[in-house]
Amino acid sequence: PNHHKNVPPMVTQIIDGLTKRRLLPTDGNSENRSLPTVLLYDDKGLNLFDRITYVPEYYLSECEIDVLKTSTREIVAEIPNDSDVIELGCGSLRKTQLLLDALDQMRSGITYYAIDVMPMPLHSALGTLAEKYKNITFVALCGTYDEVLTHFKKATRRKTLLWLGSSIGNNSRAESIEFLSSITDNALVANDGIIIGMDRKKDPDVIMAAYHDSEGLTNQFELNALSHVNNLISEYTATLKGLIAADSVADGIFDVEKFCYTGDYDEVVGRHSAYLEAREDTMISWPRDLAPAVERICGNSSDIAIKRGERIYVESSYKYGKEDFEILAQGSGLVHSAEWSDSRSYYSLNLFRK
Ligand code: AVJ
Repeated sequence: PNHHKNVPPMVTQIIDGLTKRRLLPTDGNSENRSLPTVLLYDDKGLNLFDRITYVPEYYLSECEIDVLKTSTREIVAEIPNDSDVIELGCGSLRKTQLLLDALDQMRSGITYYAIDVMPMPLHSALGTLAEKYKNITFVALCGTYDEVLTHFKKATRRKTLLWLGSSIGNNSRAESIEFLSSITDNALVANDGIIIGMDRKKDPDVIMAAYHDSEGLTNQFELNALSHVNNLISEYTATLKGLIAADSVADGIFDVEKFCYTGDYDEVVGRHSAYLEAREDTMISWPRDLAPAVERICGNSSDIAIKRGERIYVESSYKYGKEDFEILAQGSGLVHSAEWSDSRSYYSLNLFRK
């Protein structure tokens, strides 16, 4: 049978990342197996991340809310009447509402677009907002940013994009430039703006604490990527057998117990990296039904021996300094035109204009 031709993209990426070692974006010489960062965000991961945003050590969310509160007027001053506000990622309504409160009172003719890949949370969230803010028109757009943003190319109204939550931090500097360049070229016209929430470079101890909280939520959050892999793999092999996922007997490929979360901060680059580290020697064994796919992707389907101490890379969290704002702006065809930060300058919202 040739069913292995239809391996889902995520399963392909998992196999690829685990069978090949790669250099990290800007690292010296450490080559690591890796897992796609998006694996952190299944239902359990989303829930864990939401809880992380409330732990004291994870200052990012608290700071962003602080900036939105203290700089509301200045931010709104950059958003004209009769314009479009477009949020990338449905985000946390906790934050968005701070801005919407002000826009509702101080502006007229605002249309707020929320773009997300997941349809459900989007619609339920916007329903509530439309009730609350009578002066704002709400539109939910479902799809990838690339798919959706091109629809704004021909729009005649002024627009301001919002990209909050330090989501940009998960991209390497080169990936961020690539992403913003494509937005600049495909969705913005002269004078349109994009407001980006960015974590500032700071005392490494503060950053390390944020990613190693004392409640152990970050630990659970990162390790959950392995359980997510196990679920995806067993779901996929179940469909190959013609079973529904619930009947799946396979347990996946990772012995999750054998791993722990480790992270480190590179002060020069300004990047926290998260890894899943083997606590003892362990094997990644491919289910028999997956073997053809593994073979096609990496040439052979033999089990992988992971030595104690080997680290599988899963996430980068990039931090920004003044010079990085400029490099990002210039590389993306934008101008860095304002920065609003909290009292400690831990975190800032940055306005870039085309
Ligand atoms: C959601 C990408 C901003 O990198 O700080 C939190 C995710 N990872 N704790 C971040 C995360 C570990 C978070 N972002």
